Amino acid sequence: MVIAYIALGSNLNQPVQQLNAAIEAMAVLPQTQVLAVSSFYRSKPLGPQDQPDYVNAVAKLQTELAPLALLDALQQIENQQGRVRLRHWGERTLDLDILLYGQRVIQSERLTIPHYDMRNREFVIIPLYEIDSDLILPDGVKLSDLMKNIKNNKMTLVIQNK
Ligand code: PH2
Ligand code: MG
Ligand code: MG
Repeated sequence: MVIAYIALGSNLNQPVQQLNAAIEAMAVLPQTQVLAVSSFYRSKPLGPQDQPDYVNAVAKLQTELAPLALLDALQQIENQQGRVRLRHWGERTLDLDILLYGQRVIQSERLTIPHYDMRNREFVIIPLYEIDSDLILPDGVKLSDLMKNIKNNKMTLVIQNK
């Protein structure tokens, strides 16, 4: 059993519903349970600015799926929900990124874990901190220290979880 954290993002075709559908789909994956879901946040696009705002969240999973099996399953959910990706860092119906997979460090053609840019993204760090404020990354960096570097959080709450 491994704890994995998944970043969810959408800015097309009713983003809140995209995220809710993705959470339901993750909950019925084999050998996997959804242990927690953060609030949903509206964030300004990173990348091209001529695209809609995103809705972002983070989910905490417990899984027996191996990293690539989990990636395959998440990509299948993206595709099931009619994934459209028009350009790099551009608008998309659903993006599911593996942020962390236990304490594993993976650098392969298909997977980079921890997610290469997670520490710089407020729409990842803030919801992750909401779920597990005492998390420590595989290189020993504390999530609480990453939180301190996020000065002006420009996000707004869409749905508050508890
Ligand atoms: N994802 C991207 C590119 N830009 N911007 C926000 N605010 N949220 C995202 O999830 C996001 C983005 C590519 O994955
Ligand atoms: Mg992404
Ligand atoms: Mg992705």
